[in-house]
Amino acid sequence: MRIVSGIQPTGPIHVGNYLGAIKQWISLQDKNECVFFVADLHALTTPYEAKDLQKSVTEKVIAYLAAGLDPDKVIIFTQSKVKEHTELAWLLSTICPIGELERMTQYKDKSKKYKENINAGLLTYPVLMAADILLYKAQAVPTGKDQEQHVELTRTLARKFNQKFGQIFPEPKSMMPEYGAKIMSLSDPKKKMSKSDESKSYISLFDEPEVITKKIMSAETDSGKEVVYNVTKKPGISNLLTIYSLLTDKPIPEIQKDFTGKGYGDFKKALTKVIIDYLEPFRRKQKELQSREVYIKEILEKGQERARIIAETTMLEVRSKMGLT
Ligand code: AQP
Repeated sequence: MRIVSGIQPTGPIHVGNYLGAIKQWISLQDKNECVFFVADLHALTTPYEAKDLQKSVTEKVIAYLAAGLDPDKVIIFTQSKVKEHTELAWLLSTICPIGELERMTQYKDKSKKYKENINAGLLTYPVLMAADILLYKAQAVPTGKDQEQHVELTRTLARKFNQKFGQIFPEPKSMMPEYGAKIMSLSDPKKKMSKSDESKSYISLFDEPEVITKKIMSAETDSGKEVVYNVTKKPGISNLLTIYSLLTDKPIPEIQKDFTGKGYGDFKKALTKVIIDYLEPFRRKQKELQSREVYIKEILEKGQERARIIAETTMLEVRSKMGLT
């Protein structure tokens, strides 16, 4: 299968991004043709510092590699370097009903979060995402739960295009992990963990042990003291149990049993150790890669060339079908 996915260079990649998306990417890379990009154009829709953007892109590539992506197996590149993404986005916008965009949860959430900057890009974000996916004729898109609605719109646009202009695009399916598709914020477990939120609300893949300790020990928990999974009554502890379970491959009922008669404090201490140990190789690899700028640049250049070949071929077909050639 051809697989496409990406992450925005908006903030540090966190365990939610890892458990929802990157962990799936890694297990898919051996048997599929994978295209994983850094979505810099998407990141422009929310407030950002232009002078920091390139650094943030490089950090994302380092995170991809440190987490286990193999650049010899997958195509890694920066979205803006393959111009066909924006061209196809424009063409798809001409067949996308505005109503479909206005009902998107991410648009509603981000319009509330960035009241001073409700730009058109925030609304048309899912059309660019559809272009990112359809350009490579992807069959599947591994993401967390929050992006499911956008993949659904991608299928709608593929269908509309195929009906109107002739069959080109497969309708891609969403690929979500059974557990971990929506890791919640540490400071507000009713909200999704997000890299653009305050730092204490997430664990970055590269947080140092003392930072992880501080964040987990002060993570919001619930009333009572029993370590029991119950999303409605105990959203905080349930979220921490989910993270524990996914990082140890231990089923939640077993973890609950281990902590019978113990309180939140003991559980948080154990979880802190689990996270520190799990992320230790990531931190080590990140340190190694930080001094290898040329290597990172080469990976991106090679990836962008490979991506461009696929993108150009698709666009020849799209332009022809739409009457542009
Ligand atoms: N909390 C989460 N749990 C599981 N998966 C998640 N993803 C994001 N948050 C969680 C998945 O990670 C990928 C990153 O997507 P993105 O960078 O394009 O933006 P996003 O989905 O909006 O992620 P963030 O972390 O919330 O970033 P900001 O704060 O910039 O908006 C996607 O596959 C996503 O589903």
